Amino acid sequence: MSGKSTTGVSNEEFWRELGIDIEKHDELMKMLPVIYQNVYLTQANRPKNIAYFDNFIADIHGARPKEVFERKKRGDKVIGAFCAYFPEEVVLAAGAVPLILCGGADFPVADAEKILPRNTCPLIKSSFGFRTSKTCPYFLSADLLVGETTCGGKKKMYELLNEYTPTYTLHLPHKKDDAEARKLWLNEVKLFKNEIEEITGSRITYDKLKEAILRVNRKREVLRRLYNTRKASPPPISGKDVLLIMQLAFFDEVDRFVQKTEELINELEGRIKRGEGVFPKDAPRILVSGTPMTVPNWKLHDIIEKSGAVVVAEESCTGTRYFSELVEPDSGSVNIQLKNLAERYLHINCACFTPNAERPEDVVRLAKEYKADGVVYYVLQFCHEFNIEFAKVERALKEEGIPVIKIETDYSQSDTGQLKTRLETFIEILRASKVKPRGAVPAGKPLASVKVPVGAEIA
Ligand code: BJ8
Repeated sequence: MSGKSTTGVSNEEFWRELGIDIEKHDELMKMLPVIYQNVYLTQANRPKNIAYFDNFIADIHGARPKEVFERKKRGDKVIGAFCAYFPEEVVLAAGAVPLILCGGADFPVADAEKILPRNTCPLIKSSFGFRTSKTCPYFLSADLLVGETTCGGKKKMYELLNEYTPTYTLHLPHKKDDAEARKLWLNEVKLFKNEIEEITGSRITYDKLKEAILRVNRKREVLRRLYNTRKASPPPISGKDVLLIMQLAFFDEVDRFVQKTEELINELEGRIKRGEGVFPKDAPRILVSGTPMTVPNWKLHDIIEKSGAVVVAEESCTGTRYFSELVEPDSGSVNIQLKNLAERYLHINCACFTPNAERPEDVVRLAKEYKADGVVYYVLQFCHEFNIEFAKVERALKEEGIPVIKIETDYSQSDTGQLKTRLETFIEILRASKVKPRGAVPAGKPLASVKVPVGAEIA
């Protein structure tokens, strides 16, 4: 957000070189510090090692994109993507820079709506708008963008994106249990490797891929460890702070990110030993489940935590779906490594799959594992996949007596008041009942109407 970079050359010079629309970009950069101050810097008792991530955000369009741009100038390729299905290991193995670029800001949506229909998911509009409005240095650094056939909106957006930056779309089949579909996906991963080899001019060998798999495994493992700290009561870190770290995992250099997150975890483990937390021990614990939240989408967590509850985990691609599975690195040949990679990626239980029975099971398991008092099911507007899948997730939670509320929203602030009222009521019910959760609250239904069965077991 500042105009100076850490490497001496002014950020503005670098932005101009990249082709950033400086005037528009200035508008964006004026808004971010205000939002960050209000959402993040007002929190009490934050761990001191969160400072690295605060500084990253403070210079999000400066230091890191400049580092990426300097690599690009030295001949390394930059490969951007939009999905947890992006096999970043392959990109790292070729010596290129992987970045996950999904937009989480409302700012570029108006630009996107000049081309995309208004009734499109905000993540799609924001991602597209960042490219067309020329306000994102990460986007403008990319030599290749990688899409995937997950949802219909993304798939069609990538065709248009290709008119701005070359875009390669991975064909992800939607029936993960089907043998033919698995073969197709494996072949897609192999073709992707060939594409990356061609664009980088670098051959992906067994050793290079092994090293890349190990590095990304370490990133996923450190995130797992970070999430484990949230199982403590009280949790030693806010949900908002963990969400921020998750979001930055897609931008930062892998090894530095691992080191900085480890330093933070060591501090958090000390807090747990001393029984220190950021919320009172009796604050209701919330599992957020649903569509991803990318920088700077902090809206839901902010409302929940300002209402007195604490988010203890996210069943999301900016959460557990990103790190729960690792890849076996040592498998004898590049072909087996690619097979392991393809298999690992098919374990991400995205709502674009049919059937997707594992996802409701995951939500219930995670709610139990993180001792959540309730689940907030988060759907980005016009996302039919996650919206319709709610029916199954709700049923599974209901069977286990875990309360859930569905929140459907976009990136604007226009519905903040209404969301606040609904979430405060939900949290009050969780707090007041002190019973094993049991009802589900569909969107729009007044929470006061939730009936708690007589004779309910006291938690
Ligand atoms: S693997 S969740 S990151 S697709 S919210 S754009 S699905 S309309 S983001 Fe996702 Fe990959 Fe799946 Fe994960 Fe479409 Fe829905 Fe928008 Fe979405």
